[in-house]
Amino acid sequence: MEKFSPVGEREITQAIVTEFAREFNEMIASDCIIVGGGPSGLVAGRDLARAGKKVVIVERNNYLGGGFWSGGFLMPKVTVRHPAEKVLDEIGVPYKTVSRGLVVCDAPHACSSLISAACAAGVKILNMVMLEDIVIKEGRVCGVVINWSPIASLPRQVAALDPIAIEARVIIDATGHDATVVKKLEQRGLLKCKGEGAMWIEKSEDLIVEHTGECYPGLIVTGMAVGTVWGLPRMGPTFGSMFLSGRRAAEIAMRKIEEREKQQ
Ligand code: 48F
Repeated sequence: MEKFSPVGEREITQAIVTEFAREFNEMIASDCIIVGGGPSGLVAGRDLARAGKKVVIVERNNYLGGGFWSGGFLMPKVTVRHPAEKVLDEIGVPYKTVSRGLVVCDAPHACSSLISAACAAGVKILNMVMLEDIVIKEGRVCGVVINWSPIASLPRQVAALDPIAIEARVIIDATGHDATVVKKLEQRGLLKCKGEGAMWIEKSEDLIVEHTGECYPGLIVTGMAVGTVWGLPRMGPTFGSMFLSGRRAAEIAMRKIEEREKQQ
């Protein structure tokens, strides 16, 4: 049997600390910070990274994928309506056409492939990290204030632990139904969320993609967060609009990043 290389504790610890510090240093200023690593954030991140942009996803869990691991009612089958199955084709996920314009695939296969595609494109991930606040300068969102997510469960007297901030040319709120980045603007009276509407699958997906965009200078909203901001109907257990909203967010972000590059 081949023996493992004779590497000890010190080298292992050094490898972790050095690599993390090097990469984290690179994340302090990027083209785009995406808060939330669900399907919309992953598609947006992949598209931007493929176009050569420096992208960081901030995710409060220790895994990416958000609500994409299970299709609905805890059953791991994901439905996607036409034309969004093209994203499944791009990332090599097999699916079955169940009726005209509707496909179904395995959630773990689709979710793990999308995560892998985003990482392979060059997206950098800060996981176990939560958004605590935003940075606003001269009427524009230009960064996020972050902290380790486990501190949220510490008692208040222990958890007065200062966060840090990282900056980017554009920020994307991909935090799903909670729209946590946008809510930071709402808390300050800078924007009013209409709150998510009731389910109406035939209408919701087109509306989510149509309303994807910049909701405040420097902040783009994508995925289910769009429904919360604009009061759009939820679409329940179907994911096509998460893909195409993420794609639209990336297209808009690309233009904004280029505008900022010229201004700075
Ligand atoms: O909820 P999520 O999957 O958002 P999405 O991309 O997709 C929605 C669908 O999964 C589903 C649906 C459509 O059929 O209705 O719900 O819009 O992913 C959101 C991610 O954001 C993270 C959260 O852990 C999840 O992975 N997140 C939320 N708040 C924070 C956050 C925060 N404050 N800091 C960091 N991450």
